[in-house]
Amino acid sequence: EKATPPTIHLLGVPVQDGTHEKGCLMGPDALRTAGLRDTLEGLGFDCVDHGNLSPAAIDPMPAGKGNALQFDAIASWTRTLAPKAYEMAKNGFPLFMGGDHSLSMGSVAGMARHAAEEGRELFVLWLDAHTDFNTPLTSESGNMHGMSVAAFCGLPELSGLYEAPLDHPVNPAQVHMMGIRSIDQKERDLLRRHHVKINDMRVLDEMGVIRPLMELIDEVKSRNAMLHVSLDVDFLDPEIAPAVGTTVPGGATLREAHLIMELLHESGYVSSLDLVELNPFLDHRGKTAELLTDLTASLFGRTIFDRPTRRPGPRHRSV
Ligand code: B3U
Ligand code: MN
Ligand code: MN
Repeated sequence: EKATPPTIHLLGVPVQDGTHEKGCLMGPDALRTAGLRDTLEGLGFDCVDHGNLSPAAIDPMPAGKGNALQFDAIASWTRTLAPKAYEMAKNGFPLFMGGDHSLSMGSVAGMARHAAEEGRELFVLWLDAHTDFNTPLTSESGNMHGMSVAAFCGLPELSGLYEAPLDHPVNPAQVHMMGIRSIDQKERDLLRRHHVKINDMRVLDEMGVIRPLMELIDEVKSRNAMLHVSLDVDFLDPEIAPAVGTTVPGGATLREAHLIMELLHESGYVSSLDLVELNPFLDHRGKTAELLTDLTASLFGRTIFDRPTRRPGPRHRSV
């Protein structure tokens, strides 16, 4: 019996208040220009483009704490996106086109609520040069795109971003990070205290991507959980992906990134995807937008040549 592929729901989230570098608001349109939708339809998926989200005003505005910049703007985005993500997840596979990484405060919170309602846990694969686990009390920059994971894991300093404290915070031990090569000093202590699973660049250098990734996939499978993938452009090496405000040398290669996406596809457990931090203002002839499109194609089953068919996972059954 052939499993029906899920409908892919594209949503633009042109948030850039989480970073000091302007330009991420053009990210969704650059991905559209690169042909993301046609590419996915070419792989046999039905796609719906929901256009771009606009943040609803909130009243009263939550008071920011500590060092956070634009706390109320990010709260507006997050409170608009989280329920939208939750609704989209009921009807297929949500694909969030950013926008800076503060987007994930809403997308992941919405997916966690969806997963809980299905009686399942949510794991997160965080592909990034940075761990984004700051709070307004630890951040040196004040930029909220460096606080996303702390927010959806329910750290109290960020609970004001949500309408109410999260009923379904993600368990930090179920957040697996890969590509990490930049962590702030106080952030380090927080990551340890909360047992976030960090595969830094040294891990990838020593054993490649397969072992750490299969560890995550095996755990997700054994718990019949859902897996949200959050891809920050700066996970990739700046030589191949220049269109990002915060480049960090020594990033993932093209083939490492594709292999991750191919293995994720074969797992059948990926429920949702963020493509974030794309700043088209900094791109060279659209190459980063095109690379993100190609990586997404690999996540949805594009292969270089025929592969043996894999057993479809619960993603195909439940949505
Ligand atoms: N950890 C630093 C740097 C940073 C985090 N995310 C990005 N940059 N893109 C901070 O600002 O919190
Ligand atoms: Mn990030
Ligand atoms: Mn980053």
